[in-house]
Amino acid sequence: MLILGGTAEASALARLLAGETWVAPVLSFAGRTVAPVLPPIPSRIGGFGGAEGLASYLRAEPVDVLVDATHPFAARISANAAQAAALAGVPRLVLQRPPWIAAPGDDWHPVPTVEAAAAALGEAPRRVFLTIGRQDLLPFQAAAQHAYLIRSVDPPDASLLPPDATILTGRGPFGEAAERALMERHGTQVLVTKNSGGADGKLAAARALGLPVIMVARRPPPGGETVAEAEAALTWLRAHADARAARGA
Ligand code: 3Y8
Ligand code: NAP
Repeated sequence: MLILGGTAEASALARLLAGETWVAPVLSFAGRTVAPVLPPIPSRIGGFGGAEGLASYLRAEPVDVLVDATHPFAARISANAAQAAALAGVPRLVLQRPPWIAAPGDDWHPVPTVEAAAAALGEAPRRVFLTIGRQDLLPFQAAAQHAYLIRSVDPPDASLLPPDATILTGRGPFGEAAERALMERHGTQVLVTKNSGGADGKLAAARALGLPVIMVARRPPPGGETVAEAEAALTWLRAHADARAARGA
């Protein structure tokens, strides 16, 4: 089994599968971070070379079932996984958590893209907590009047940064109390985040502080059989393995 990971759900599924003898899972990372947290099952790091490369990998191993447990904003790998699974005739399960929904007391400003988020900050200079990582920073260089607190896993290249940027490195998820203390310490006036779903400490902190949140909407989900938690994925995978055994496949 191949799990395309890089999320808390993928790591949770890996922990559930560790030690199981009915399956031989491998957890795959893109190699985006310098030192990913490795799971208690075999893992691999690096791209496959597009959908074709992934299809070849599925055929060569061979892989009997593919789990796409990548992040809701990792659009390219999910498209490649759907195409490669079809090309190689391998069943695919999507493990993706639901998006956050605004709760009473939230002051959300939904935007379709990261570029629209930069524009939504408006003209007047503001103190912005930017929690979208380091791959999408360029649009904020054009909104140079703001004071940015930027969080990413590894430090971003200086060439990507807007002029007034304070860098914070860390690997989430982050708790509400720590997020609230951080926002108060930096005098945050607005939070910018992708609608990643999952741990929402920063949203709860913004709500408690009465701060506006610029929320970047998700793209459409990958489609196909989809579950939202690692335990549901395990149930699906066991049923799939039992059905294969019954067929003598
Ligand atoms: C390399 C694996 C676990 C996994 C932890 C989850 C939770 C923390 C929330 C903030 C938001 C952000 C970012 C974030 C979250 C979890 C989860 C999640 C957001 C790791 C990981 C890899 C990555 C890649 C990295 C991106 C970046 C995005 C930071 C590991 C820690 C901002 C997305 O420096 C870079 O180039 C980083 C790039 C893609 C988005 C970006 O554009 O910068 N994730 N994140 C995976 C790989 O190589 O395949 O290093 O251990 C995984 C996690 N990131 O086991 O608990 O489940 O989502 N990751 C966002 O949601 O906006 C941080 O700071 O509040
Ligand atoms: P992406 O844009 O969808 O994919 C870009 C390329 O990276 C893919 O075409 C593939 O390269 C490679 N790739 C991506 N995920 C991979 C994986 N799990 N295993 C092997 N190769 C992978 O991806 P991204 O948005 O940069 O995200 C990269 C990783 O970070 C993913 O694992 C994702 O789950 C994780 N992550 C992303 C975000 C986010 O905000 N985007 C947030 C949290 C975690 P080839 O074409 O060469 O195969």
